[in-house]
Amino acid sequence: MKERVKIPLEEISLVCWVILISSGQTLVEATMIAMNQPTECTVSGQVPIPTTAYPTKEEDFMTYPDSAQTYRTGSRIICASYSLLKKAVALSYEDGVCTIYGAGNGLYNKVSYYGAHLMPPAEDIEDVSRFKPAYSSQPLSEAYIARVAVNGNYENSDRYESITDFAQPWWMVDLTEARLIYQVHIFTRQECCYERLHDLEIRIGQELISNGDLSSYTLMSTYAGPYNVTQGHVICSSLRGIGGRFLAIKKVSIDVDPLQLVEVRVYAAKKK
Ligand SMILES: [Ca+2]
Repeated sequence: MKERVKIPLEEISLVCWVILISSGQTLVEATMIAMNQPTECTVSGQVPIPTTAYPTKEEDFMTYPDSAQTYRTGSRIICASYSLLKKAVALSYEDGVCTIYGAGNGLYNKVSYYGAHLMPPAEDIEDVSRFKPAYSSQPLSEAYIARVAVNGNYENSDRYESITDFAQPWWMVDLTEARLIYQVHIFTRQECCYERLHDLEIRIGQELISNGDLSSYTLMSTYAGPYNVTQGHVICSSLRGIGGRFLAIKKVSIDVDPLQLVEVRVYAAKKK
């Protein structure tokens, strides 16, 4: 008769650490992943050349049922971590393929028990924000509503802008399902007033909150700014990835500079 062995949670975490280190990631990265602390956004890269606007009709917004999502992972523990982060109700793991079911429907509160999983390479993340429903504090006018910041048009005038003299404006996109988010790229206007982009919090949540109190969302990153037009665009990263359906940007300073978002790109683990 086989003896059942109960593995302490600490040892499961240790296994994850071994996976991280043996995968070639540096100890510094592993430490940051394990701690999952909010990161400071950086500014780099080239501001893209304005492109033709994509359609923004409601019917172009993509919606997804709670179908199965698959990922290539190194172990069942990592698969379980995906499942927990995405509040999936079930998972299966076979031959390196992790499949989770019913993302967003389950309960989780002990993600840390499974430790950190591997950050996917660039080719395994994708933009999940474009054409998705978006919400915000009051816009300046109908021309500056929230979803203009996810329509794929990088023209300076094609942006979300909060109403003048409104403190702590916010904006968020509904990814329509929980995704494992690794990076957020923020593009503000380039021809004027770019210094208004400062003191941002980037947060991720599971439920729609429309009163501006985003304190229950997980803090992914902060951006102190002020932004300078010569620097490219703002990039916020989470090495561990944070699961959630809503990605929010809030200006947390007490001044009344409007929030101006030309485009916001959210990158999450690809479904495979
Ligand atoms: Ca736009």
